Amino acid sequence: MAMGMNTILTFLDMTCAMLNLLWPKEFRLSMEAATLAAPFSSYVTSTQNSSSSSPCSLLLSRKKKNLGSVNLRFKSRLSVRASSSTSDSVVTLLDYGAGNVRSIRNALRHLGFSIKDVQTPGDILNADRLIFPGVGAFAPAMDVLNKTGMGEALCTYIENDRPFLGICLGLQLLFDSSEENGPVKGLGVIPGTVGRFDSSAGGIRVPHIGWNALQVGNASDILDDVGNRHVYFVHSYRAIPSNENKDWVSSTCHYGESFISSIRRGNVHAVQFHPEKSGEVGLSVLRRFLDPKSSSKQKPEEGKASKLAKRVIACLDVRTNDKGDLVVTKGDQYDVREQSNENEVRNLGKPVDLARQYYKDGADEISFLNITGFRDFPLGDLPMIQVLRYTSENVFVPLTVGGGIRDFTDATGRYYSSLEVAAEYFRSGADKISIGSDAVYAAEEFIKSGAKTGKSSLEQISRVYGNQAVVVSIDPRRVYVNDPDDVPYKVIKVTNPGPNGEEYAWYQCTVSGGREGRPIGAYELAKAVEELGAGEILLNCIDCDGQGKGFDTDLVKLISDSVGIPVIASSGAGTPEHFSEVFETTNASAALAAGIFHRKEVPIQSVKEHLLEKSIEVRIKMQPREHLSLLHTSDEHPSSDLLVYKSYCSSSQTRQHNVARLLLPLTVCSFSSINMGTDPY
Ligand code: 1PR
Repeated sequence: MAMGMNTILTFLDMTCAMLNLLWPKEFRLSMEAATLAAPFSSYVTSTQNSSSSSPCSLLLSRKKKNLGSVNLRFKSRLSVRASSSTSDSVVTLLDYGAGNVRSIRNALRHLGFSIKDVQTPGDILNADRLIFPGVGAFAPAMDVLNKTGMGEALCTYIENDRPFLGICLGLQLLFDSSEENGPVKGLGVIPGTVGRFDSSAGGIRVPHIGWNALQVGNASDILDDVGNRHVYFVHSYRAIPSNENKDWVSSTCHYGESFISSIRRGNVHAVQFHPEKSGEVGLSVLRRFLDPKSSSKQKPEEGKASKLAKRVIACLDVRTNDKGDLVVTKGDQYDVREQSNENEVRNLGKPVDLARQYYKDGADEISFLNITGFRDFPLGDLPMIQVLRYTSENVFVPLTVGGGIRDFTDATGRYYSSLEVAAEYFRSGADKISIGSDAVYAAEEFIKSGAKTGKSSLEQISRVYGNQAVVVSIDPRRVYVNDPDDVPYKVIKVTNPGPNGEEYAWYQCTVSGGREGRPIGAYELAKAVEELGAGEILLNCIDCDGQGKGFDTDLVKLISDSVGIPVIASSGAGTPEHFSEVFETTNASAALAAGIFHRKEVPIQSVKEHLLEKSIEVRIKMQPREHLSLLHTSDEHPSSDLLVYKSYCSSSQTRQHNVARLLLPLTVCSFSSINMGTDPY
């Protein structure tokens, strides 16, 4: 029997070498790696014939059978690691090209690590520390892992207790299976099935998007700084804690139900949230994984996080001005030109500079809207791509980009699909893309025909990248009517009657930056785009834009009560009270503002302080590590910064607000030395 198995293995080694030659170049094994990878050559062969077993279950079943010399050979081969030429500052990254991993790359570089990309399964086996930032959908990811032999290499690596960090889908793939477009077999490392959030449970919105709190259970050093702070999630599927997997679970999170937010066993970690998008808290998670020795023993005091926070989003409307410079502008009811003789495009700053500042000020998310994208071709608009690249280098909260996402044929006759446009945005650092005009046309078509074509940009992008990656931006204008039956659209009774005393209104959608009204209402559009695959709605209001008189709560209530996906209220914020008003009177998940932040009339921190005073949960920013270590070293002779920081962390909520007021200028001062203005963006 042992002879027989050895013969089979020799044959499989040869098969592996032959397959190697046939594989695409990027997945071809070096001879050294091919030898190291020989144990999973059997897997490559077997998965080509059968998809019924997960890589790890194959591995485990072979181990369970205790196949004498086979097992020995198996073990000795797998325990061999190439002489490590890597240093303490190298991290191996498994990127199978399915979405935005630029953010994790940037976070790793920001922490002083260089990155070695996995090219072959052997690279996984040889890694000193491996990060697997799973992006995209479960089935295609497993397909790649299966076809390349990476799956079994991952299982082997994990079973040997090598340092591993899976992120988001990188956590889900460790489970037995997923219901996402399935059932689909997973790697089978952790018992359990990944399923979709049940939106009927507690009326939650799916996807789960935003900053939520963890209940940290079994000790997991990498979560030491998380405590009761918020971290950023964006997903529709989750794994549930059970008796079978309880030894793995290191934290849970509540969203309608309790789901697994992180696992840990030995050196193997995985998190459902995105540390690379969770600001300083997330960077600390990465830092503690990459360099456990550096972890300070002193844990920062706990925050107050207990549930999904309401998000405060800074929006940057971007376009080229008449001189050809890319600028952040801001309109009054979408008119972005100065009312002077020159009639110039209003210039409120450089996009990258402002985005960095808002990150430091505590924005939970940043949106870039390429407001002339409807008439320009975004891939020809390379500055916008550059803006994303530069911003994502050191802004570690989610970035959304919109404008011009549609199919396009350029002057040379070359056709670009909206998927290509979106892919370029994702590659450049966007976490979500936002579709405006094209979603209106798709919704009109859908309502007219009653059938989905699957061909609209909205449908295609959400199918490939998941609906959590697709926002639909709605630009409606209020149209007053005397009677609800006057129009074939959803009409509401408005709080403030129209100029002629009209008590009713409908909200007409527009395209091309508000220039053209369309025969569809905001209510009809919102319902249709949810059906077509939108994961979130950015709800502007042309009447309120730039007016500073508050959000149109009638509109926000109408839409947020009608759909099951998160709604971002936008347009009209003038004071912190406008934010509490929209959260108290509607089901908005987030509120976005532009003008008041650009003109420095209301700092983001003041908005958050006010929301806290109103008992509305928001994320409180953790101070940067550099700042903290500085403070820790001065423990013996506490500086005023330290006293402020300590009391900020440990005080009651009311006291926090007062101290936060003190902290704000200090934080701003501490950043003033950072070079922020050397590039043209
Ligand atoms: O149609 O897919 O090319 O997308 C174009 C995108 O550009 C859409 O998201 C559309 O909302 C946006 N857009 C087009 N023209 C303008 C404009 O202002 N002339 N900006 C524009 C929309 C609205 C908000 C603004 C809030 C908050 N801007 O983004 O930031 O109203 O402002 P406030 O707090 O100052 O009131 P496509």
